Amino acid sequence: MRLRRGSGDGDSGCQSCPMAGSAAVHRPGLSIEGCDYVVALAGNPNTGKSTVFNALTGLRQHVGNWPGKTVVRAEGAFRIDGKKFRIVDLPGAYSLLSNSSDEEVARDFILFGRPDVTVVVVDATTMERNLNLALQVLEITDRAVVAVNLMDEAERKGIRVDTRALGRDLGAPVVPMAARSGLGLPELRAAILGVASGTIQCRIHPAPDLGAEVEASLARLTEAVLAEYPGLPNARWVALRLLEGDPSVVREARNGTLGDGLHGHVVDEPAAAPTGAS
Ligand SMILES: Nc1nc2c(ncn2[C@@H]2O[C@H](COP(=O)(O)OP(=O)(O)OP(=O)(O)O)[C@@H](O)[C@H]2O)c(=O)[nH]1
Ligand SMILES: [Mg+2]
Repeated sequence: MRLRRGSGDGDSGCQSCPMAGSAAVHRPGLSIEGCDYVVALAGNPNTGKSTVFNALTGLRQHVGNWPGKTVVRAEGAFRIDGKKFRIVDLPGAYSLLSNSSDEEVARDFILFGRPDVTVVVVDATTMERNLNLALQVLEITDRAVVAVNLMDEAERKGIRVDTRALGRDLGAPVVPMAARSGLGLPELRAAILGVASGTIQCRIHPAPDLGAEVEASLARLTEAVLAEYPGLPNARWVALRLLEGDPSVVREARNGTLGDGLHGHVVDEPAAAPTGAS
């Protein structure tokens, strides 16, 4: 499949800056106020999420050469067809069953941040490991896009990814990309707009049927979770983790801090819009 080059900067030029990643750095860009939609940018560590973020927003969120670089979430905004999108660049996460505080930040936003679209950036060279998170996301939402990044690396290594077949199997838009050079960016923007506006809907991959007895317990527990956290999205997912004894969810539910990763942790909010942007 031929990839088209987008207009984003796709630049990694700030790597040597001593202020890179600092919460004190404010950068120009489209204001994140008054957006029509919210996009979550999720994926395993080092798959190019921040590179995609930069390409979409024209911002310079720090891009690193090692895993675990983005440890807090960064926000920016961009427009597609007159619609304004706020995008949240999340720390890398292998799974929604988180093992670290970075992963909790990502998990909390995906589950409880009510994103209109979740873009899962996967590494074309390590699809088996990366698709785990994509499938977990597709269990909880029908509003996702899978961006298969690093297609240039895959090609260099002789790995062929059939993104069309993957799209059919997943029942979700799958976009091949090489974000560093802006390739696939127009297709990603189209997919984001399609999912946000509802013209594209993913097939939900429901968790397996657990049988009547477990389902009844799960329903009771889900109600209890909702009584404690009224309006919490994905309460059933939380109840499932409580039944499993997921340590981080049990701890947060017990402390009353479930979803607290949603608050704070934000850096790189643009301070002002440049001329011509709003
Ligand atoms: N060859 C190639 N390299 C890329 C591409 N996209 C990103 N990279 C490189 O991959 C590395 C990681 O990119 P990041 O954007 O920081 O990845 P990330 O997913 O935000 O990383 P974490 O925040 O640490 O999880 C950087 O060296 C990028 O320049 C691509 O399409 N092709
Ligand atoms: Mg990053």
